[in-house]
Amino acid sequence: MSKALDGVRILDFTHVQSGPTCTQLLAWFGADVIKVERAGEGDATRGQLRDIPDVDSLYFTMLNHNKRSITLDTKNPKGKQVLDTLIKQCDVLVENFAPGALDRMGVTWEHIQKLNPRMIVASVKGFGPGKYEDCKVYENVAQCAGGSASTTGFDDGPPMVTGAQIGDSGTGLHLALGIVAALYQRNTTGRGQKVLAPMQDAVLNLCRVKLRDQQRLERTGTMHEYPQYPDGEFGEAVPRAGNASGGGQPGWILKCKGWETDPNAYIYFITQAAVWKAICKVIGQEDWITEPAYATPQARLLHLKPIFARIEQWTMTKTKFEAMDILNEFDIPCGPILSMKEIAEDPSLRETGTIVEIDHPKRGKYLTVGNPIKMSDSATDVTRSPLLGEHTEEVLTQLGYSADDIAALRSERVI
Ligand code: CAO
Repeated sequence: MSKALDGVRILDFTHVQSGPTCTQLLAWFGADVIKVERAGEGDATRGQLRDIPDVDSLYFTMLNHNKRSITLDTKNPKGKQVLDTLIKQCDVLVENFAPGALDRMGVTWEHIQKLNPRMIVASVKGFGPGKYEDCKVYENVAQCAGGSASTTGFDDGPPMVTGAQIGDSGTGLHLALGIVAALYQRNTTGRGQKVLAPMQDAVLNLCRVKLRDQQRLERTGTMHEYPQYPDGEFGEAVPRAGNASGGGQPGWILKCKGWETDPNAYIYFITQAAVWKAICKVIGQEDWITEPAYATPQARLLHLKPIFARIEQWTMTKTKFEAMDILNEFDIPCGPILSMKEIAEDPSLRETGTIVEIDHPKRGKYLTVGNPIKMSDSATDVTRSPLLGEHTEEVLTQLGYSADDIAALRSERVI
């Protein structure tokens, strides 16, 4: 089967998480991704959070599948020449260096344009133009600056970061979309272009509903689906909403049987208006179907805390999976709080290729998250991440370097 991005060649100058997420996706769609790393060291994540001594970490392997790795000292003039050759022969350069690093290497937009006007140059940076544009940024900085931390957590606690890597992987996803759009536009213009995905902007895009709420709050002074309503107070800015649903259908996380010992014995329960009658029947509170204080969605907003407390009395008599089975029979929207252990063992996720077992020559078997985007005409086969410099000779040969050239570059420590 052919792949969506067959024939697209990516010069992958990314490291850590945000950029590698992007190029891994492009590789899964069929692009030839050539990861350029520093000889001897490589991407810093190869050595970070290691669980096996001297073996590429899971941090690295899980972000760099389906790529080829070459080592190259791009600050050496001969290494720079090799880089120029790559620029001439690739379609896209993807990078997430600190601001200015590419320019300091001599790889300016103008330089790239001269060598290959069709090249798309795609960058992740922490911030877009403005007062923080020169800052180095990691995941949680972006979560804080993009509005996620101030709106996550409970009202009586500090701002909180989330485990979902919306700053890194979230931005990588945004960048991948920008690259594919730029490749599409190049079909008609014949030109490359710069694509920038700042991490702050990507996080804010994912926090769009909170900017919605900021404006609702400014206009009305209150938001009825927030736990601050009706007894608490609202300030000037969108408050932390705990586990409130954030949409028009109130929801909360409720304890299930075993919660005293199992930190994940919980269920997310949504009191969708369409199934209110069914909810009342399931929990044995049928009088709430007609009682004016509970009968309408508007009336219920005044009583969400006692409503969820009553539903929790019922969920605590069931395991989260028993509760799921019963609630699903009545189309009541709910979701189990799944631990990573439970997800890793989930047969459906394995069947769809979202959880994949990979064999690595040095670490043996490990689990990874495969391509979450499923295409009917471009299947994803996840292959292991490359060892450092595993493909240096293969790629240089394809670029037209002879065995003698390659030996010379190696002896001069350029590769
Ligand atoms: N050969 C020679 N030099 C190389 C090279 C190669 N193959 N690859 C990289 N380098 C050099 C760069 O040119 C740069 O040198 P200068 O500082 O002298 O210009 C240097 O390596 C380090 O690059 P860096 O500043 O990007 O790396 P860092 O570890 O100091 O910072 C990070 C890491 C992530 C904070 C920074 O890259 C950054 O802010 N990136 C943008 C935002 C981003 O993507 N953050 C998410 C990271 S994932 O959590």
